[in-house]
Formats: sequence, structure tokens, C-alpha cells
Amino acid sequence: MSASVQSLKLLFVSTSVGPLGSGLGGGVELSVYNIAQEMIRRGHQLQIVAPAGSTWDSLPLIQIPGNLQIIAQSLKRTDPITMPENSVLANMWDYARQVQDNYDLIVNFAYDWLPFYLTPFFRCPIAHFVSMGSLSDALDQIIIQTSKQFPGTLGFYTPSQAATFPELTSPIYYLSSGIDLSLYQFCAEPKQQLAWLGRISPEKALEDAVAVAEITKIPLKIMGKIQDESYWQQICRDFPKSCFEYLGFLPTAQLQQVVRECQALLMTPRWVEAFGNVAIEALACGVPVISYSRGGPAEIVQDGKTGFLVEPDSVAGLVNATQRIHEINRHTCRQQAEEEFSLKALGDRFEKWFKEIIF
Ligand code: HBI
Repeated sequence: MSASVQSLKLLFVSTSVGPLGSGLGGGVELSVYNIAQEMIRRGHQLQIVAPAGSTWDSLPLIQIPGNLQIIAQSLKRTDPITMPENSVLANMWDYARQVQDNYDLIVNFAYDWLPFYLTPFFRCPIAHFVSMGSLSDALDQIIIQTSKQFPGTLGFYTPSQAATFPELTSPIYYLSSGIDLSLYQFCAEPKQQLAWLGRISPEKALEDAVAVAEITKIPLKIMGKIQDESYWQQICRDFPKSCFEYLGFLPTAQLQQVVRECQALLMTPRWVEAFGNVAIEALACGVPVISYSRGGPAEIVQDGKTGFLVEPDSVAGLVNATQRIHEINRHTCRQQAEEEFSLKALGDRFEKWFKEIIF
């Protein structure tokens, strides 16, 4: 199927760990939503294949039944690849195989072995958006093999994320991220509170942010999906209820209502965070970001200008930065979001990548 330069026919195949809208897909859910919305706005034709139960009513979804994948970050590096009975991942890709001739490009958003392995079996080109850093030897191998066999078809959020995969074949595309800035309202006068956003799972080290709240006596507002219940219960046992409040997994409109009134967003990644969509959501509200200097956030935060980057895993470093937060001009935070993370900037990067694969 030849693609006319104006309008591409795109098939997005989603992450396999949760229906779209559930929050289980973490930052990549927000990325798929924003990229899809922007491609449609630009006049491209798009369908999104996603696990049944997805609740995005404003985007064209094809809902596929089946059992979810285990989240990759809960596995050991040497674990073999696992597939559940009646795998939703396998079912989504069997659907993509059946309809592939109706599309110019298939875009994979799942961080799983199968889509990479299937690439040579498809007639339609496949672009792989890799949403996390290296986690598994078997996955590293198939990702690197795909980059060798299909150069230019792998996209990452950031260079520090891509650097966790040894010897990828160039060209490597760094797509960064972007959000609909019109959904985030600037706030000049914050309340005496801090924010923490994200999947509640050990690699996000929420306990360090709660420790900051306990030490500084500045209450912490926690938002995001509880992905690891026992981990969350441990935090609730280890810290006094007075220093934090869990507000649940909120849609963007409600999330930004809370975040915009915070003095800062704390980011405490224990792992190499591929990007950190929550950082640009905070910046869009004028909220400075205080983060461990590690992975994606270290490439987003302008240290001393739109937040602070502190020594990784140092709670004392986070506390010190929290006490200096008045040095940051909140307008500069919003300005950085507008300059680097708009939907237009995101769409330009993805459209360029897609066209370089197709043509
Ligand atoms: N694990 N197996 C697997 N597959 C995914 O697509 C996946 C995951 N863990 C986390 C995840 N996707 C997303 O939350 C992150 O990529 C943002």
C-alpha cells in the first residue's frame, strides 16, 4: 500500500499490561494518547489496537480480549520470556497480521519480546517505540537484533534510556515526549505542599518522597495507580499518615488541579526512568521538578532553573533542594514546557520518524 505524502495510514498496537485508561501502562499510556491525538489532528488515519476494557472513548480503538503480560520491571534480567494462556499480546498481533495490508506503518508500543520477534514475518513495516530502559537479557537481544535487521525502526524517549541497551545500530531516534499544554493551567502561588506522581511500584521509590515529607513537615500529595499493593502497604506502615495523602489515579483535569498548587514535584526513580512524563506535566503547571539525577528526568530538568537535580538515592539531597525551591521562577518552568514539550513538537518528531521508515 503506497502512502500518499499527505495522509499516512497508521496502526498503533498498544502496551500489553493494561487496558488504555487503566493507568497500568504508566507513562506510555499518556504517550500513545498524545501521539495518536496529534497524528489525527494532522490528518493521518489511525486505529489503536488495545486490550479489551480500554476506556478511551475519543480515539478509534480496536479492543482485543486476552490475558495481560506480566510487567517487565517485576521480572529478573535472566528470566525467560513468558506468555500467558490466551495472551492479549499474541491476539493483538494476530489482528495486526490480518489487517496489515490496510496500513502504511504499524507502530508497536509494547515493551515485550513478541512484537520484535514477529517483525520479519510482516509485510508492513513496523516502528518500535521502546518505552523503558534495559530490563531483560532476552529482550535486549531481540531489540538489538531488530535494530540491526531494520535500522531506523527503533525509537526511544531519551539518549540515557537508549544507552542502557549495548551497541544499538544507528540511526537511533530520540522522540522525547509531549503533552497537550492547554490542559495544564499555570499557578504562580502554590500551597505548602509537594507532589509525587506515578505508578506506585518499587522502581519508583515513593518511600524516599514520603521521607522528605516527614522530615520537612511539608505534606505530600500522591497520585497514580497502585501497581504493587504490598509495596504500598509497606509505605503506609513505615510512615505517619499525617505526612502524605493518596488521591488515587486521576484523569489529567483533576491531576493538574492538585499538582499546579504544589511547591514542587518530587521524582525519586530507583531505576533509569526512560523519560518521566510526570515531569513535563508539572513544568506545564509552572511547578519545579526536584529529581534524582538519573535517566530521563536528568535530561528534562534544567538544574537551578526549572528545578534541581540531586545525587541519586539521597533523601538529604531532596530535602536540601526542597528548602531552596523558592529560588526557582515558576514562569521559567511553564516556558520550558512550551518550548520543548508541546504536542506540535512531539508530532513533528514522530511524523519525521514515521516518514523516514515508510519512504
Ligand atoms: N511490561 N511486559 C511489559 N510490557 C509492557 O508493555 C510494559 C511493561 N511494563 C511497564 C510498561 N509497559 C509501561 O508502564 C512503561 O513502559 C511506561
